[in-house]
Amino acid sequence: MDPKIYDMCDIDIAWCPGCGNFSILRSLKGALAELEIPPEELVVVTGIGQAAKIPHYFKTHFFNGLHGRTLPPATAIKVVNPELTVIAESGDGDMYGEGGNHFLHAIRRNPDITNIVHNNMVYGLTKGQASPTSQLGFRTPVQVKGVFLEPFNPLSLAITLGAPFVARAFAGDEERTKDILKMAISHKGYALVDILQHCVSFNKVNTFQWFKENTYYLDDSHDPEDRNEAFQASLQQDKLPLGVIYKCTGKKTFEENIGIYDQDQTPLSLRKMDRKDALKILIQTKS
Ligand SMILES: Cc1ncc(C[n+]2csc(CCOP(=O)(O)OP(=O)(O)O)c2C)c(N)n1
Ligand code: SF4
Ligand SMILES: [Mg+2]
Repeated sequence: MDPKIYDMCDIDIAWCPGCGNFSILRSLKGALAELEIPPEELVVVTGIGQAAKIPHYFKTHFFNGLHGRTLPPATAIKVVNPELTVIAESGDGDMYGEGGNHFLHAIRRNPDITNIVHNNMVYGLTKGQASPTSQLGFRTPVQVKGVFLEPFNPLSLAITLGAPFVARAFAGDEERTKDILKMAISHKGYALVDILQHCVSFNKVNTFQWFKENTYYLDDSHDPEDRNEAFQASLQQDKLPLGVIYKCTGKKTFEENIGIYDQDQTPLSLRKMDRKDALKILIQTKS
């Protein structure tokens, strides 16, 4: 499939020239095209922020909701439309800060969705305050003496909570990011891809060059199916490892655990049920 199938005509893109979000958009379109997922079988759910604007810029169904509230609607959309590919995508602030509680519990639920985070280590849209992943000492007009909180580590937390697929990518490497996204989207169950993304306007520390110099790709000596090894890799801070950090297969998804498709494969969204019947079933289940 040609990635052009996702192109929209005459759109005004509000991202700054040189922003890493452009590369992530190209990698995502490439991954979806190579996986032969047409726009009508895709839903992208986002919150608020620069990253969260992504579905405005390519052809897809999308739901652009509240700040920090990306994962609950994404989980619900997948439950009622299991035949669709569902991507929950947002920035580091949206996903790990305002949406942090949902991040924890979505991982525990394990819906079959892909969670893509544009991690620029800053609040871009609101003009440069610290985010949960801002590095120690990062100065902003609000954090005038520099950030003194340890940065949030989404990868080690996701592994601890039992996420079956955890990866890190770098927006500056479109080809490898595309490959990582393909693996994540194909993986059954919750898949996290934290993408290091340069923000040219509000993060002058963690620049494109900084990410190049402070990351490396895991090689074949890393066994992503060894959870202890993966956890150790996720903790590395001197140089940040890129690639698939952890993966496991066979974990039951949220959709499977709640059993709504055990007897009837019809998507919940297509089942006919009047409100009275639905209420009766609910009351019977409760009592
Ligand atoms: C509940 C709520 N709190 C705060 C805001 C203001 N706000 C909008 S976007 C944003 C931060 C976005 O940062 P991030 O998610 O990292 O996205 P980026 O712009 O960096 O891509 C904030 C604090 C809001 N819209 N709603
Ligand atoms: S402020 Fe930063 S994240 Fe937002 S569009 Fe500009 S460069 Fe990208
Ligand atoms: Mg951000």
